[in-house]
Amino acid sequence: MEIVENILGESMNTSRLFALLLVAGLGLIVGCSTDASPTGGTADRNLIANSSFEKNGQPTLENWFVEDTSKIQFVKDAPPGGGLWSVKLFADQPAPLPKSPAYPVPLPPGKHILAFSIYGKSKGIPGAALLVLKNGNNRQVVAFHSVTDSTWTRYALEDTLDLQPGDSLFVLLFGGGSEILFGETSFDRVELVEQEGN
Ligand SMILES: [Ca+2]
Repeated sequence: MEIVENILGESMNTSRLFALLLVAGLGLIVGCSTDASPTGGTADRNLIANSSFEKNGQPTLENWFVEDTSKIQFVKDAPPGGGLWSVKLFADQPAPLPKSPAYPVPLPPGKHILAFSIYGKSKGIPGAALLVLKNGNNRQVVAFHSVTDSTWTRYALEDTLDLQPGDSLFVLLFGGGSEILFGETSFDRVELVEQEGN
C-alpha cells in the first residue's frame, strides 16, 4: 500500500484517490488484494466489534459511527460465515471523502502490524474499505481495498503502522465516488487483527 501513501503524501488528496479507485475498477491493478483463503480463528481477535452488522439475527450498526443512516441499507444477503445481513452503500459525491460509516479502532501509539480484511461486492463503480489515520483535522488514507468484484469476495492485506501520540485509526466504508454514475457496494465481515511480531 505504499503507492497510496506516496500518492497522497501528507494530506489526503481525494481526487487522486478516486482516480486510483477508478483505475482499480478498470481492472488494471486488481488481484493484489484479493485473497480467497479462509480466515481461520481470527474472529475472536478482531479489533472491530460488530464486524458482521448484526446481533441476534437483527441488523445493526451498533459500535459504528454513522453520520447519515439514510445512505446505508441493510440487506439480507451475506458471504460465507457472515450471518444473515450485510450493509450496502451507494456511490456518492467524489469529494470530500465521507466521515462515516466509520469504526474507531482502539490502538495505543507505537508500531502495529495489522491484517485488514473484508468481504465485499459491487455493481457499477467500485466502493472501498479504507484505513484512515486521523490527527487533528488531518485525515490520511493509509490502506484500502477497492471492491471491484460483483460477487462476494474476500479482500485482505497486511499493513504496518507506526502510530504517534494523537493519532487515531478508523476503518471507513465508502460506496464509491461519482455524482453521475450509479454504484452500490456491499460490505460484511470487516476484520482488523493485530499480528504477532511488533
Ligand atoms: Ca453479516
